[in-house]
Amino acid sequence: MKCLAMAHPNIAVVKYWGKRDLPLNLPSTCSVSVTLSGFRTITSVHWGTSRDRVLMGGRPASRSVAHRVLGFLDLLDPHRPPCHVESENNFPTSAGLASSSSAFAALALAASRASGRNLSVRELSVLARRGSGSACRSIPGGFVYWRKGSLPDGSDSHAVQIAPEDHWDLRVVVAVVDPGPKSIASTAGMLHSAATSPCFPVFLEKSGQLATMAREAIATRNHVQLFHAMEESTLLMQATMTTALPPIFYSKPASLAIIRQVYEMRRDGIPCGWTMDAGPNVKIFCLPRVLEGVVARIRPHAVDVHALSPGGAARLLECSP
Ligand code: 2P0
Repeated sequence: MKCLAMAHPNIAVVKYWGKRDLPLNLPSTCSVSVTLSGFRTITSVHWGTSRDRVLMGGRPASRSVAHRVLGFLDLLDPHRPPCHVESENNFPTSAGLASSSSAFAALALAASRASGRNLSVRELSVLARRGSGSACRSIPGGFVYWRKGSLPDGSDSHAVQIAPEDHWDLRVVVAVVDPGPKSIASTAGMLHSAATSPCFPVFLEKSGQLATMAREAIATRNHVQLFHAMEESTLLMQATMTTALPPIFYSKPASLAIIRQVYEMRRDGIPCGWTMDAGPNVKIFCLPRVLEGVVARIRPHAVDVHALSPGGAARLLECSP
């Protein structure tokens, strides 16, 4: 069977940074995210071919990527037949734009169906999480909460929708400062921060409170409260990075120039807030009525700017025998 699936990446408002179980990708904290339209991954899985093959953007994947993708298929069935996997993104990969979230969400959906399984949203989210933690949040659409869970097998650590994508008309401006691959992969960055930063316990302690604050802000469409929770979570995550030994610096001078612009815009009465992930690119959340002004003030500092909106759930596009 061959199946094709699509998923959008998600951007965390309250961050996942640290694991309580490495092989199962079980997080140390709960997190909150927005699934984005505009950016997407499309993946096909042909289950039962003559040999394993993995293509990314039309080219054979690197050995390490192929190993990770094929290892993920083994989770569905350790005695599986050879498979072909083809995946394509319409946005830069490995640049802190959450490409692994859409990649493993699309792969989980395409592979589970191609192997003959019809998983629930919860089961799909648990499966996607095994590929990359943040991918569990790209299974539902809109505004999403990833329960940390407490069971050792991870079956209660999955994402749930807080509100659908049309609940709140927000805009997310992605300011690309550097489209190249990030200097340190997020898994390595979070493990290193957790192991060596004296700020990591503070990040853990505050995360639960910030997740509650963000969920409440989303439910009541309170942008001031959402931006507050998002910026505090981002700053605490960055504090764990910059106080790790040796420190991790994902920001570039242009990233900081954009963050300064956000505070200036707020002083000028423009409702917007910023966040960053494991890379130098900055995401600015704002209300639709100020989008044009925000883009105009960010553009001089960025090599590329994308204006996105909340997007839908991962979706199956087609299956054929
Ligand atoms: C997040 N990030 O909540 C955080 C904020 C990056 C910074 O989730 O190790 O690629 O595969 O579970 O999902 C990026 O981490 O990490 C991430 P793994 P993943 O969006």
